[in-house]
Amino acid sequence: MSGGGGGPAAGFSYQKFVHFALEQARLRTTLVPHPSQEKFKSVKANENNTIVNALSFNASRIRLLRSLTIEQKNSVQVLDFAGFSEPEYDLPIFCANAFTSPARSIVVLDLNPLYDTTERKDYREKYYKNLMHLIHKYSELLPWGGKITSESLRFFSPVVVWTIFEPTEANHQVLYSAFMDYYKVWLELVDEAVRETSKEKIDLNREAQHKYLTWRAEKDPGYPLLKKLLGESLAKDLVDEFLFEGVSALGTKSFLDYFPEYTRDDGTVNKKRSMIGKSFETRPWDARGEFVGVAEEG
Ligand code: BLA
Repeated sequence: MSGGGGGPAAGFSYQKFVHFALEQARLRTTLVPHPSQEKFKSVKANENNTIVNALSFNASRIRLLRSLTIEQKNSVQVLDFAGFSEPEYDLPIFCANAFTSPARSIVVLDLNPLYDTTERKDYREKYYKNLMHLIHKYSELLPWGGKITSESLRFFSPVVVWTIFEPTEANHQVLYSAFMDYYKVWLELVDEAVRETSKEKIDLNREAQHKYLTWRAEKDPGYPLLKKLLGESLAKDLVDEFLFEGVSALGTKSFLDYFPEYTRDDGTVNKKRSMIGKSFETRPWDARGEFVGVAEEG
């Protein structure tokens, strides 16, 4: 599609997303380098044309704010930006993931819910009822990316931007605009959050975050590319100690404790990403954020 020397994505970089996010955070709070930054900030890929950038911080109410970008000149561009609150808050997780090749960009932008918004109507009302304008604004320009595994869908909110588009300048401008809107909303939620005092509720928040970290550390679609670029051992450290830091410290349950359907006969974890398969050809939430999806076969 791009024919080598600079396709539609040429010259495009996710650095400005990261700059914006850190600048906005610094307008509101003090970012303190996270201990994980030291080990990973100068991580190098084993291909010369690839630049990896890793930054991580904590701040008041924010347990971990971290960013990973991977840039290959005129080729692959990756953004993985996330923010996790301290367990004293039940705040959604800020999640901006984009994988851009000369052929297409695969994007997930969301305030991932800590609790399932279909089962927990109270949680949906608390955080998403007033945010539906976000998806009304972007669902036409960043349309639903097509069938998605039910496993991923469980971690998405009614305002998720799940999309695949041609990596043109115009599309990336829309994505940047959406990123800014979603991120500013998340920072506002952080500012307004009320500290939980009940130990039981804090424990539940911590476990919900741990379950999310455990899922992503095991099944993230970016993992194979990280292994290729960094080697198996460094990729694993990056995933466990940087991207999904907390996976070893926030809880003691294992992947199979949370997701027993992945247990193989010999007791190991099934390598498949999805046991249920892909479904949901169209956005499975209505305009009010109510789940209306019907899983089809295949
Ligand atoms: C593909 N990445 C995908 C897809 C999703 C996501 C939904 C489509 C494939 C699928 O249906 O599974 C992202 N999935 C997510 C996110 C969550 C989730 C964010 O469940 C959160 C709960 N993507 C990255 C990074 C890399 C990356 C950092 O975010 C590389 C380092 C690569 N993503 C990547 C690639 C594909 C992909 C190569 C296409 C190949 C594939 O589908 O395996």
